[in-house]
Amino acid sequence: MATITTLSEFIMDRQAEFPFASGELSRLLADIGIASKIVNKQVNKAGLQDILGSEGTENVQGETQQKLDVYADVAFINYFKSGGLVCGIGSEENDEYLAFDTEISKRGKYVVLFDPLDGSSNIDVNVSIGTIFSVFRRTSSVGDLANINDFLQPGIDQVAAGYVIYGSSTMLVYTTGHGVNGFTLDPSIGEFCLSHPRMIIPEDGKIFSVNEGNLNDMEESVKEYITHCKAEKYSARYIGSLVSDFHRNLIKGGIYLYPSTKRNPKGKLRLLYECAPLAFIIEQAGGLATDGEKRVMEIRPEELHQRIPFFIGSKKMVEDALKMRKED
Ligand code: P6P
Repeated sequence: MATITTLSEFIMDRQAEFPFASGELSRLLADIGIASKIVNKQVNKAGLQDILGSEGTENVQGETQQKLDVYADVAFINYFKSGGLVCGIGSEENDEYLAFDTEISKRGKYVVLFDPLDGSSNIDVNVSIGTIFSVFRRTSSVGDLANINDFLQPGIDQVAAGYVIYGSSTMLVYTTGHGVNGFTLDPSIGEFCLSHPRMIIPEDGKIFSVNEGNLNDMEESVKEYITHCKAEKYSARYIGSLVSDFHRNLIKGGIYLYPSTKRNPKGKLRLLYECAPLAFIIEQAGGLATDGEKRVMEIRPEELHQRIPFFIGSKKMVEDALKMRKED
């Protein structure tokens, strides 16, 4: 019988890659794995108990918060707060960042930004959803309260990034700058097991993911690129759940585009807890991520919920899209 490698074993085996972290980053990643299992339990039975539907509140994005959004947000915050490694968090579901104020938390060396349940409008219709996370070392002094500058760091300074996809199976995919590895949850043993070692995105692809309902609001160069995809007879695949579209394109090759539109002139997706973590992953897997002008990983955030136009996926496809922008 093939031996399985659990997420915890994998992280410990690679401890040597982070001499400075003295096991802290490893524990933080393991904590994220545990919190994901807690969220997964609820996601998998969302239809069986009164956890569907909206909480009746709105998040900072003006999006109605689904109960599961709030549940996932609280689950991750509680785990980070109690672990003693994280001094603060930024979340899509919270207007402001949270600086944890216990003595142990103030000594935490990391901050985490996350979208607890991306694509949550799909919860009630049983479409895959996901959690996206990004980890930075704090820039403020250990022992102080976290401050906004701890969070407004460019993607190149991330120490870890990843996502969990709650789909036909539940997977956790992450990078710490040493390649991308995917782990599938084995419910029979309650462990994430290494299933996709050293993930690499195909250099080219035949899948494009974009909401064509916004086509008339898009820049000419983006319209041209979409026309090019159709002329090449690529497949249009758009789930309305970023993590799901991203994960499929990572495995099969493809491009995901959320350009600026009239309704979202700066783009819809958030730099800190959607675009930058996925950009870290895609670059580690050999792909590209840009806002149409700059490498996403080099954008210095100016505010917590900053939005950017987002083009991410196979190297050649993103280069083709950029070429059309430049020719425009
Ligand atoms: P639209 C979900 O709200 C999300 O942030 C991503 O998961 C998804 O790709 C996108 O927005 C869908 O946006 O405007 O096409 O419905």
